[in-house]
Amino acid sequence: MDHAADAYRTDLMTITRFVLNEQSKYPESRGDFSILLSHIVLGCKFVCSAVNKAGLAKLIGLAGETNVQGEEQKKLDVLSNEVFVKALVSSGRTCILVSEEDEEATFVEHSKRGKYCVVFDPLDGSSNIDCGVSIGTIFGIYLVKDGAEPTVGDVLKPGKNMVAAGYCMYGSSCTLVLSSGSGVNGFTLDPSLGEFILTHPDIRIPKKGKIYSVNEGNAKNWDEPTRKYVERCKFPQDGSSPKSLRYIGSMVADVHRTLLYGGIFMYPADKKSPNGKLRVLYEVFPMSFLMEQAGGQAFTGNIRALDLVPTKIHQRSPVFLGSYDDVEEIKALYAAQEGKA
Ligand code: AHM
Ligand code: MG
Repeated sequence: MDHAADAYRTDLMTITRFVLNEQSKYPESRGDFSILLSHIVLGCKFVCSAVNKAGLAKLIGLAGETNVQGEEQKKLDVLSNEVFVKALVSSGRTCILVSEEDEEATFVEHSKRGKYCVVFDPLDGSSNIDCGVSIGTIFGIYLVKDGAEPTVGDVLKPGKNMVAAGYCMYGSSCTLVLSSGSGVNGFTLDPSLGEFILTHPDIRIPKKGKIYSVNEGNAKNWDEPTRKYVERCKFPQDGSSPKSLRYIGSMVADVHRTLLYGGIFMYPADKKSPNGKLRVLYEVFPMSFLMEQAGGQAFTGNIRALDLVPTKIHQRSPVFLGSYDDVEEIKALYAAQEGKA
């Protein structure tokens, strides 16, 4: 092995190379998607750098505004939203943006318009900012009908219509996980190069996992299938070992672990929040898209999550996602309840 040459790993698969390789499989492609993605990647690098400096730069703290869900906005949320809106508009490839932080959808001005709609949560898990726990950006991409004037209806489409989805996790490393509909790939930011390197090619979620992930503090308000499912995680009926509980409270981090180690992540409906907490367009759909692409499943408690047709841009839905067999179990419990009803 040539150790001197080893230090210069210019043969690594960077995200730019990866996306260009994918693009070259479609000779008719004009590269619009690759350009859009390069702008999203730049946005992620910006936010990553801001998150890393947050404690130092005294960026942490309230910005004195509340977002559409009535929650307090942290400075980093505001900043991340601005970073992504700017990055997406300047790509010249978007026409509608839906952000968790903005009440209304943004229609990109004519001169900068392209054919993609991007739905995103610029900085998810913001309650974790102050204590340095992993947070992330989540995004999903739709394509509008050619030539048509874009309307909000273009994003009120089921998740299965998305052409791509992904997240970037700002954790002990900065990891970008992406799917454009043919599998899931993970890239880790090499801070010395400022490049995302392919570190997790073709991620496949284990068929069954040993971890369940849920906010158990809500247990008193759960419905029967959720209660029964969690009971079975702790006291399996088939003689297998109980599952471990892991809950970070940051969807990107909880889903990332679920994708790599297997198991189930859930944010169910409960008596207080009959639609759960997580937002359909920019939380439930992108994560469900990734799960299915990795061989797992995502379920709302009623239907396949990606079949849901949203009627409002900030709509919420319960979600159960993860390993195929684990989601199968909760589906069976809901089906049994329906059978009784
Ligand atoms: P946010 O978009 O306001 O950050 O809320 C979303 C987060 C998810 O990251 C996480 O899965 C969930 O809220 C945690 O909620 P809870 O604290 O109710 O368990
Ligand atoms: Mg969020």
